[in-house]
Amino acid sequence: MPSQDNSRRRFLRRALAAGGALVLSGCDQLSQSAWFTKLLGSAEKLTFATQRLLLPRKAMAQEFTEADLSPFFRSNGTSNPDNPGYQAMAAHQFADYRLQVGGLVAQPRAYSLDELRALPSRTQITRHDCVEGWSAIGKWKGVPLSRVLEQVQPQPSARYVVFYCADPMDARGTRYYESIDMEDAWHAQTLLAYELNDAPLPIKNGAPIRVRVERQLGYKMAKYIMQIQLVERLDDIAGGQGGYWEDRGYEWYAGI
Ligand SMILES: Nc1nc2c(c(=O)[nH]1)N[C@H]1C(S)=C(S)[C@@H](COP(=O)(O)O)O[C@H]1N2
Ligand SMILES: [Mo]
Repeated sequence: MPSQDNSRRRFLRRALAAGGALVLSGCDQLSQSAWFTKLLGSAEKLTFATQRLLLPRKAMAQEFTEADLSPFFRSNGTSNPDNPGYQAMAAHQFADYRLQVGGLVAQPRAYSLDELRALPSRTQITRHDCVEGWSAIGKWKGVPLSRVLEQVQPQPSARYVVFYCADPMDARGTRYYESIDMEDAWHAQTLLAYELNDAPLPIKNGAPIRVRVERQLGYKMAKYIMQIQLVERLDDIAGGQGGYWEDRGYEWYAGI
C-alpha cells in the first residue's frame, strides 16, 4: 500500500540518518504500524533460528535402559562435606537450601529445592566415567540447566557457567568448583540433578544438587552446588583454569 511504503521509506531514511543507532522504545506510532511489527517479528525469528543453529552442540551422550543400571553407584572425592553450614542444611533435609544463581544475568535468583523440583524435569540413564578408572551407569532426574537459564536470562557477555560447591577448603585454601561453556550449559542433557536411581540424591553423590554434563568426564560433574555464577572469563577465578582439578593440570574440556 502506498501510504505504508511512504512511512516505511521515511523510517528507513531516518534509520540510516541515525547511523543504525536506533532507539526503538517509546515509538508508539512505529510499533502500531503493521509493516514495522512484521519487521520486528521476522527479525526475532531470524535470531531464534540463528541461536538454534549455533547454541547447542547437537550430539547427545548415549543413554541406557533400566537393565543397564549399575547395582551400586559409588562415591568419589568428597563424600560428605565436613562443613558446618552444609551439615546444618543436611540435618533439615535441605529445607533451608537456596541455590544462588547470579553473575552476568538479567534476573539473579535464589531457588529452594522445592522450586527446582517444581520446574520441568528430565530423566536420563547415562554412564559416568571417572579418570581414576571406574565407570557406573545411573539414572538421573533433575531440572535442565537451560530451564534455569531461561529464567535468569544470561547477558550476551556471559561465556561460562561456574559451579561453586560446599566442600570444605583443602590444605591449600581452595575448594571444589567447576565450569562449563554456554553450549554445554544449554545442552538438553545438562541437568541440575536432585535424584539418583529414583531416590533423592544421596549425600555421597552430591545432595541436594549436582550437575550432570554427560559428554564430559566425572570431575566436571560438580556435587554439593551452592552457587552458580555466569561469567565472561575464568582466568580471574581461583587458580584460573576453570576448575579444582583443572587448576591441578586436568583438561578443562574433558570430552569423553
Ligand atoms: N563438590 C565436588 N564435586 C565433585 C567431586 C568432589 O570431590 N567434590 N569429585 C568429582 C569426581 S572426580 C567424580 S568422578 C565425581 C564422582 O561422583 P560420585 O561421587 O557421585 O560418584 O564427582 C565429581 N564432582
Ligand atoms: Mo573422578
